[in-house]
Amino acid sequence: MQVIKGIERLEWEDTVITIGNFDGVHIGHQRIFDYVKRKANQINGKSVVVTFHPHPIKVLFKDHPLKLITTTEDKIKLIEKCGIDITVLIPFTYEFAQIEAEDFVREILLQKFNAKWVVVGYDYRFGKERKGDKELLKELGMRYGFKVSVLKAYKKKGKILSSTAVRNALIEGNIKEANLFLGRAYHIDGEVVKGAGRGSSILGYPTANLIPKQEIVPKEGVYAVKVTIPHYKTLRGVANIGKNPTFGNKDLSYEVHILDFKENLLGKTIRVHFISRLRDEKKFNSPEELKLNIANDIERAKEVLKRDRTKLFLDF
Ligand code: RBF
Ligand code: MG
Repeated sequence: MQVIKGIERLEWEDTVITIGNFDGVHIGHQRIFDYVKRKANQINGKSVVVTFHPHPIKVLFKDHPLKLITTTEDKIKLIEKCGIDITVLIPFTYEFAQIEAEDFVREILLQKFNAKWVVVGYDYRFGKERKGDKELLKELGMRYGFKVSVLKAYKKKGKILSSTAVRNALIEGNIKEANLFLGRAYHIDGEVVKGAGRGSSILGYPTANLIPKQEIVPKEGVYAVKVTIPHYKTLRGVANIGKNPTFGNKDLSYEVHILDFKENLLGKTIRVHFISRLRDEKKFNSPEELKLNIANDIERAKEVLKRDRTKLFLDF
């Protein structure tokens, strides 16, 4: 896949284009990309995804609490996995946001990217003050001679798929649902940093403590996970996101105990794939009691992971 940063490129073949933020690259997005690929094949053109960095909301509303599901780096790799020919990453600035919807279509999609077909989700809006919508696109399509497809909402388990639905599932700790919507396991990547050291000394369950790169982290609690160590392999694990109340901590920590693994990972970046939520984090009366519970977590995680077939995203 070609990745073009910015809007300059000299030669464009005929293209079928979709525009959006595509945070999470969930199965609704994947379905749009499949459609774009089919149409591109039909017209012998290229499939193109136009997306933005940073996320427009972060530029236009500086204090907005929006937390993203995927990093831009992962988003591009996930789009590539869908088989798209070209991703255009437009640097989103305040100036860019001033472009009227109609000008965006004419000057960028048509004149620059040679769009013959534009595909959007049913609720997509674009251009200055979000004035561009599916009706305007259809009108412009008639005027300038390009095709427009508006894809219907995609439902799973009676819920409309959206990035917001994925975010909410993660924040509620509903990993099963988030994974169902994503079509893969939600993951976080993080560099392994020094923790309190209690894991190995007091509990006998050493943990790798992470600083997550992703903005969204699932709700506090204990999870059955799979852990990918780059250039090595993917192993089973149990993760804890929380404040370790048994030890009276205050700071949130993200840690994972990896099964069948003894090496030191300090300074390495690892990927944790969330498979299932096992329980809330609790304040136990003693480290011994916590230790017994972790042993139980591990047994349950082994059971869950044995049966699990959730797809993993392994491209680093
Ligand atoms: N700490 C708690 O205070 N309460 C818990 O319920 C708890 N559950 C955990 C479950 C697992 C699977 C793991 C790996 C850790 C858990 N911890 C919990 C965190 C533990 O206190 C921490 O790993 C050590 O204090 C070392 O930082
Ligand atoms: Mg640790």
